[in-house]
Amino acid sequence: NKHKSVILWFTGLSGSGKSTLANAVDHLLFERNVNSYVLDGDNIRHGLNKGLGFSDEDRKENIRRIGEVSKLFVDAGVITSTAFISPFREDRDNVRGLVESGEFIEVYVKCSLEKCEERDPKGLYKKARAGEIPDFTGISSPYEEPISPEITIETDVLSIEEAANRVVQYLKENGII
Ligand code: GGZ
Repeated sequence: NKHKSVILWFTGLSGSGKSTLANAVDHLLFERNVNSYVLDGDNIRHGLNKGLGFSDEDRKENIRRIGEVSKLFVDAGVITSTAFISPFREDRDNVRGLVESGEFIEVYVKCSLEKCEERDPKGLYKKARAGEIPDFTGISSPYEEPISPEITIETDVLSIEEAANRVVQYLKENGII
């Protein structure tokens, strides 16, 4: 199937739904016979980036490496979704600069801190509030919202299915798939 290769860069707080959304989009692309792949904590932080923590410096290095790997995947012809908090604007913009214009699609997975904290699927916010996890994004470490993301998805408003369809719609409208 003929398609352009791009990076779908999902960014947002822990618990905002980045991984879930990226995987739902990946599934829809698979059904359309589009070659796609998801990079997330499971396959990156446990492998290539094992050893990196959550200091500002380590997060920067995490995102830099993921950006470089994503560029390689794009070179290989894959629609590449990444699901990392990527809290710093500068780091996201640096990745944007690695690829051709139009090949970096920033998807802001927008969800209030209150809602993310209420979901708290892994109990991490509770631990962070108790002072058991230092440098926790949204609590004791910053999250810099995207200023002009290509796509904003409010996961406390849309269902996962609606959200995934919206991303696929963007890809269609922009002649990517
Ligand atoms: C934020 C943390 C932290 C701290 C562990 N701050 O909800 P999760 O569990 O599955 O997703 C979070 C994930 C964030 O890793 P990223 O690689 O996406 O972060 S970054 O882009 O900033 O490098 C959370 C877990 O790791 N986690 N400690 N202190 N999230």
